[in-house]
Amino acid sequence: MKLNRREFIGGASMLASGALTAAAAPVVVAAAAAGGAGAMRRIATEEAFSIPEITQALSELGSQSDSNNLDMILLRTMYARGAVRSGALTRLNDLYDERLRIMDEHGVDMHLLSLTAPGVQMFDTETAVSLARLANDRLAEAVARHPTRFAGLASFAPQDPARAAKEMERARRELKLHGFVVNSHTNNEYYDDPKFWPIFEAAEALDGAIYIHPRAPSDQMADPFRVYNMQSAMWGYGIETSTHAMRLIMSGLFDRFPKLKIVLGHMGEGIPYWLWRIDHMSAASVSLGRAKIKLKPSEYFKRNFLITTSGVEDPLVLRYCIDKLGIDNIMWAIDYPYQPTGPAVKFMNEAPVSEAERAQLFHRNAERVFHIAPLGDAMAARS
Ligand code: 1DF
Ligand code: MN
Repeated sequence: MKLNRREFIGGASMLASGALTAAAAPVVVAAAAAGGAGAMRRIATEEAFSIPEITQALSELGSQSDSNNLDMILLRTMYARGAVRSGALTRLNDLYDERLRIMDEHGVDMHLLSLTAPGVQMFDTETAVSLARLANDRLAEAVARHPTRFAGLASFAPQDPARAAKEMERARRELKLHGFVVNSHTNNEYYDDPKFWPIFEAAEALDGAIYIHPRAPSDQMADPFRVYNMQSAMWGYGIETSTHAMRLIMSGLFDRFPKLKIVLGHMGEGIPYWLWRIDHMSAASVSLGRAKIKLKPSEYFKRNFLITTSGVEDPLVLRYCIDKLGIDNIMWAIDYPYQPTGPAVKFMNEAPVSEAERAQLFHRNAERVFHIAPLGDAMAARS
């Protein structure tokens, strides 16, 4: 007898919550020990990769600069000297070996891959345009080789918004990639500037969500973050990225592009926590004419944004975000290779949510937002 997926999953979680009787439990344990086959589909949505051409170019860039902006420090250490976290570099450039093995080991069905931060955004325009194309080609190749294991977010070069829009179109229409990624500012510029509108126009028209991934604070923001390594993912990444997202909201971007979808990692980079106060205090900005927006900031956040759980394994924060934003707006992520896979899987396996909610977090929302074929369809297409 084949165990029905839904029954199996329900049984496993009831076991976790202690709801099953002792007599019924061994059957479920045996099924769980059998591994990934019967388990709930797990799509991880902030999974980094790179390609040797880009790690090489970043390494050269790092060796030419003495900037004390953390992104440049990263290029000098991780890339140029290979001294710090060189293991991460190997893992970034590996798509088919250790990555798949770690995914299998922990029951991760799919990585939604994105070119690791800072992407192509620190290169000169021509280099950025051509390396984004190359990364997207290589990404499409990985998805073609393993369509049930990989999906991909396309990169583009914000340095040239018109050509960025062209590459976005190629990535969705020809390469069939699943959305887009960008790592906050480019050359210290934020995308509320109307010169970046072609990028958002393309994303909306192509129905491709843009994942705004962090990078270190821009030069004009970085000073108070330079002590205690605070430019890092500990604090600076989130402040940089949430500030960027707030600029997009307050600029009225989502009145111009009402169907645009933006994804933020790290449980929304702190914005969910602030929403009440942002609504309350932005009323003054609007009435003073300093910002022109039709809706409350929280209304855009719920309509135009999704968040992922990358790097925040706190069930209280998850519960709050579900209650505040709605279960449709949250997706699971690991942040491979920067975060270990096991604890991220365990966090979502055991999160105190209903099984219907867990399915949305683990795969349904990602399937919807990133145009990933549901499992039944993917299997049918392969046979
Ligand atoms: C780090 C963290 C690096 C994240 C990342 O890409 C990254 C880190 C360079 O801690 O060095 O994506 N993160 O998303 O938290
Ligand atoms: Mn990340």
